[in-house]
Amino acid sequence: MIRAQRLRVEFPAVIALGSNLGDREATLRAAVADIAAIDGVVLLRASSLYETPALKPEGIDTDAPAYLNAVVAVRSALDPHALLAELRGIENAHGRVRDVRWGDRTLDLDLVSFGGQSMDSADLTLPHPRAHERAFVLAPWLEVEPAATVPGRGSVRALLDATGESASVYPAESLL
Ligand code: A4P
Ligand code: MG
Repeated sequence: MIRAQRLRVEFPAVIALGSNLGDREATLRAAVADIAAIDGVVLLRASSLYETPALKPEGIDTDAPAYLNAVVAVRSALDPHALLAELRGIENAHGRVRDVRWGDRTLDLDLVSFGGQSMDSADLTLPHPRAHERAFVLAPWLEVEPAATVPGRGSVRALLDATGESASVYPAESLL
């Protein structure tokens, strides 16, 4: 068996979670526990849950089930590709099916940022190419990292202001 590449140092990373099918809150709660249990990952902070209308390629779709979104901040001794592979495994374990683009899903886990790195490989773009324009990522991110910046884009706070959108907090117990 090939062991995942371990870094000698740990890097801060930010992961966005989304769910709009099934028991959304239970799925996000379980996913946060699964992330904390990854060998080489330490969970630092978890945001509140935010309820947001589904964004589809053609725009906001209020007929589609609404999402619950959240963000977690971690430290990772796994390299970004190995971390993404672990996140794919957690999505699959929670019944993620991939059919249409931005289709409804039980669980989506996106690597939003990793150690301030910028990269564009076949299966991983950092920072996440759409995070900077999405209130459903920026609002929970601001909550866990108030001074965060998106490399090449600006501060999370200013980017959230620029969306002109808000994401409503969904009453729930802490994800931690
Ligand atoms: N990929 C490249 N970079 C990354 C990264 N930084 N993190 C690749 C995660 N994945 C990354 O992802 C498609 C491909 O992106 C993968 O092959 C991966 O290697 P996917 O999870 O299979 O499919 P997806 O999530 O449907 O694709 P996409 O285009 O990444 O979707 P988005 O941009 O994540 O949007 N509306 C609300 N309200 N809340 C949401 O959370 N999410 C989406 C998904 C749409 N609408 C939403 C929400
Ligand atoms: Mg995704």
